[in-house]
Amino acid sequence: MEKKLIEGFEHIRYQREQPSEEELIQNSRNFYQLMNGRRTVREFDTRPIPLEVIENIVLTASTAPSGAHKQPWTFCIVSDSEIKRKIRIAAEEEEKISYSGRMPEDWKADLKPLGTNWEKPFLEDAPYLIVVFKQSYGLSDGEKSQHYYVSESVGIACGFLIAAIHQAGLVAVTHTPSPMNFLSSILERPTNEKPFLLVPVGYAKEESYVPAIVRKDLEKIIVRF
Ligand code: IYR
Repeated sequence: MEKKLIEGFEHIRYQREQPSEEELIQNSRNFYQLMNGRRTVREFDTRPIPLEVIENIVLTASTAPSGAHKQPWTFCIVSDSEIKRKIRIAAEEEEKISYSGRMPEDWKADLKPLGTNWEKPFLEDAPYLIVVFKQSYGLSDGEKSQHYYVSESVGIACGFLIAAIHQAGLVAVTHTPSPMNFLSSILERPTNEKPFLLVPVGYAKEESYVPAIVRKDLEKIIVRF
């Protein structure tokens, strides 16, 4: 392996085969088509999934870039039905308050086409809940250390996570009960970690439905200079 010292730190040569223009077009088109088939699904089959699948998905998420390579994330994998039940009860308690008043009317109107409500059976039906925590700062043996661009880094990792779930053939819903501090106490997380996203993962229920909504087309989202 070719190595080089830069300001005293070891660097290794970046080596990757360079695709031709035709291959670039094919690769980018194929990946777009794969990802364009992703849908948020809220109805899960209870069928179990090998833990290794979830571990590979988390490993993929952990390949995300992060501020100063601090990797400021923790992924809690919940398959224990007692813990899932506790999470469902606490989440639904918050959601009930949100839907019956905490959310302004225009917000609730925006959610109507998605068919969501305070009930979250997916928190028990999905064989796994991946609970993503962001580490606001590092904490090792009581020693604090600085983390950078934490929300950006963890947000990117969650994007990778969601892509990996879809690529494996499974479905997910990005659930953000608000407030979600209850996740810290149920999962007994240390003080430097804050809940970021709750992602139930599993097979879609045999007959499941998703809202008939469409994505913005390219001309609506791109500005060429
Ligand atoms: N957290 C609530 C409400 C909700 C909010 C948004 I913004 C969504 O895109 C979907 C739902 C819930 O999970 O139902």
